[in-house]
Amino acid sequence: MNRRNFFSGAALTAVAAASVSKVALAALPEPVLMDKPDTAPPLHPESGRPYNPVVTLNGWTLPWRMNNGVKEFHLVAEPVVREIAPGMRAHLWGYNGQSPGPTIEVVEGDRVRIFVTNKLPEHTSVHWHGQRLPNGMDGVSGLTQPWIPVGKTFVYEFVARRPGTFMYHPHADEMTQMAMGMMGFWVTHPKTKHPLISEVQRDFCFLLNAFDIEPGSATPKINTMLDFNLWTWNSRAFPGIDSLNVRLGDKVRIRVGNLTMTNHPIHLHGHEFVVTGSDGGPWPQAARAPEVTTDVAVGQMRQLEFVADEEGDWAFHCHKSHHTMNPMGHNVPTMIGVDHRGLVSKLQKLVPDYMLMGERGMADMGEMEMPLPDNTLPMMTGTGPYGPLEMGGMFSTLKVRRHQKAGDYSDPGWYAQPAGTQAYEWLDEAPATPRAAAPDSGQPAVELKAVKPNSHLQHH
Ligand SMILES: [Cu+2]
Repeated sequence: MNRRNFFSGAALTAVAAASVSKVALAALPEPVLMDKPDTAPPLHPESGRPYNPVVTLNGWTLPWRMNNGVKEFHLVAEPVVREIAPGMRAHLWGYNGQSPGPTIEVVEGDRVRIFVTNKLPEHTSVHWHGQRLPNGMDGVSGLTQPWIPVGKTFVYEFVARRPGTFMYHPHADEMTQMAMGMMGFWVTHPKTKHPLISEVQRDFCFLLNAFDIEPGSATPKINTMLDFNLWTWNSRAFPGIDSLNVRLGDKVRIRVGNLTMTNHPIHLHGHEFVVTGSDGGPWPQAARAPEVTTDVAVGQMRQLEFVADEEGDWAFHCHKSHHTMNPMGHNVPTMIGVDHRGLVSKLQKLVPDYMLMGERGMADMGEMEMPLPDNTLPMMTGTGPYGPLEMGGMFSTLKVRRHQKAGDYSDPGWYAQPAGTQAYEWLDEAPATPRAAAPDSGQPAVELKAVKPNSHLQHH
């Protein structure tokens, strides 16, 4: 088994300590690399204390080796090529072959040793967000340690003292390194039953991240402060984000961390959830309330929990509507109500590529075959059983199925609506709709806006 095909097939298992010799234990753990952006099946622990593993959306969990009771991991910081969605690959920085890096799963009380090898073109460090640890292990370069120079390996070692939901990211040239996709999830499972931590049947995790990648290019612009154009979960944009597949009646936990530069109101359809904790720990019962949307601010993490007791394909997305869009949403003037009839053919004589956008709203964009630069995602994309979803970016679906088997995370396909339970067209006579007319015109009142060609570019 070589490193690259370690994960081929469904048998994803932790490296067994017994198979590693004394000599090998004195060496660096062989780094495990991932070459696919798919959601890996849960990694059930083969050594150390038992726990119920998480599933990382379009990600994977890093195997470890046991060395004298210490869990040893090897992270390699390196340039990676990440498929953001079918049709677009981005040149990012990440860990062990992907961005984000692998999820690290340990148990409360575990002693953890993490080797970090720097294969980036510049120095780095790793900060273990939310952990209780010795100050010198906190990973803030310049403050608690020198940089990890290019080509060098540093060792972090601490006890995972607090159970919960955490993340890791560089604390060296942060703006560049996070804009390039360097981050990962960390889950510390409780060592015994915890009064404020529920046992669940499904436990999902992902990070909110964002990139600014010019249509037609592959490398993020690293000096962007707020105006990102690709809104992603674990460096994937819909329809590249996998669905969250659960069995009817399952108790479900979804752990979310925000490493973008803006907040994301995360919204679930068809169910109410409770926020049960954050990177600060499990929340007391008195602080919990039912919600269908929860805002995850910059640098925050949230745990959402609910019983999946309604069958169907339920939308699960960021409620900022421009965050469920892919690039090209910027700087397009509003054309609703502007009557272009007869104008387009005249314009096309002068400008052969001229295309009309948005005369009847932007929904046409969902079906339009636009000429796009190579390596660019359509602005609104993703198709469901009834047509285009007209969304991209931070969007997925929670698929709740009666016949999904316990522990089966595979996609059950689209939900078949039972007869008589779906919105339908009214076919009987409709009443006349009175409306105001514009004075003296004999025409219905409409909003008109004159837009000069390229006027939206002038303030740039
Ligand atoms: Cu958002």
